Amino acid sequence: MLIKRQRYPSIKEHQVTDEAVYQQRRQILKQLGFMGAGALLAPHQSLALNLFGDDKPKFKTHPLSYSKQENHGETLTPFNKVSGHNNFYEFGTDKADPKANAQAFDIDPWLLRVDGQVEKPFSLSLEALYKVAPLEERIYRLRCVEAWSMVIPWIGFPLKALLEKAQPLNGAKYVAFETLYDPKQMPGQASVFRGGGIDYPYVEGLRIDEAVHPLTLLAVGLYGNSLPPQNGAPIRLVVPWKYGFKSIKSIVRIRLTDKQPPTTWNLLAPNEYGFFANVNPKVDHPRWSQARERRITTGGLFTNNRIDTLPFNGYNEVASLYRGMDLRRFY
Ligand SMILES: Nc1nc2c(c(=O)[nH]1)N[C@H]1C(S)=C(S)[C@@H](COP(=O)(O)O)O[C@H]1N2
Ligand SMILES: [Mo]
Repeated sequence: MLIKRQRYPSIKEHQVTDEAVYQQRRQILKQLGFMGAGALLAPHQSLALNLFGDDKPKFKTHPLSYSKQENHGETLTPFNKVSGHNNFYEFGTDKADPKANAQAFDIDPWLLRVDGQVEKPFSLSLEALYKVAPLEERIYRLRCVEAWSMVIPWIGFPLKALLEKAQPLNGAKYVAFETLYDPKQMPGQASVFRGGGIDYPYVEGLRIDEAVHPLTLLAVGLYGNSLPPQNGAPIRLVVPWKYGFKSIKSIVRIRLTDKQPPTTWNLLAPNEYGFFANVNPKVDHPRWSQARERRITTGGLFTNNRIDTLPFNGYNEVASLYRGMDLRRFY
């Protein structure tokens, strides 16, 4: 039997060491002449170049109309970091891979299916995704389980608005989400090694009360425009009080169900990633502490912006969802 976690360590050491240290190492190698121009490219950039040559298609985003949110003193992570430092293993496991490999991602036509235990199942076309409900800006902190975080101005609508259209039945206790499966477009799905050992499609889930919480967002854009492919175009989930891996990208199916659905990182390493995955500074990852995080802001080479991690990522209004639950056991 393939023990994926051991053969393909899913989170690499450099992802939990300081990015500055990692970048400095590369800088030193470059100065010593060990890295040519090619070595400075992300590993899979060359693949994209081979496939598309100079005619490589360019993904186009478009401006959205939305109501702006007042920013109460959060320093936003700049657009180039939000769209250049990503986890999207379908396009490769390094932080620069998704941007390098996803620019030819074809999202038209797209179909998002909403079904399962509902009165009225339906599907939405690409155009319809932007019209489910009035679009609103939501400035949210995103805390990755790897102990880095960003502040991102998303644009989207509450997941609740979409679920209501389907009229969930009484038996619907959970919501299951699924990312597109298309190995022709996603090099990580075409190779176990490139895809970090994940059994695709990437799947995620929420309890129904979490899903209909007003903070739970379906995002179709960020920084004023529709989503770049590396951030999960055309539609992705954002659950700001949970570790980033819950915020599944490029969703094609949302299914209401009576049973807790399987989730990708829990399948891969159940002792490291639970179903709930609420941000919790008191529950360490088995391989590192979750007490603090590196906030990615303007991010020069020598920034080392470490801050305390807050329970529920600072979104205390969700605490009542978990009253009476042992959050160490249900991590
Ligand atoms: N389909 C899919 N969704 C995904 C991932 C992924 O690899 N595949 N990575 C997750 C992780 S670990 C994080 S931290 C966030 C990162 O979102 P961002 O790149 O937009 O910041 O996406 C999440 N959603
Ligand atoms: Mo993450």
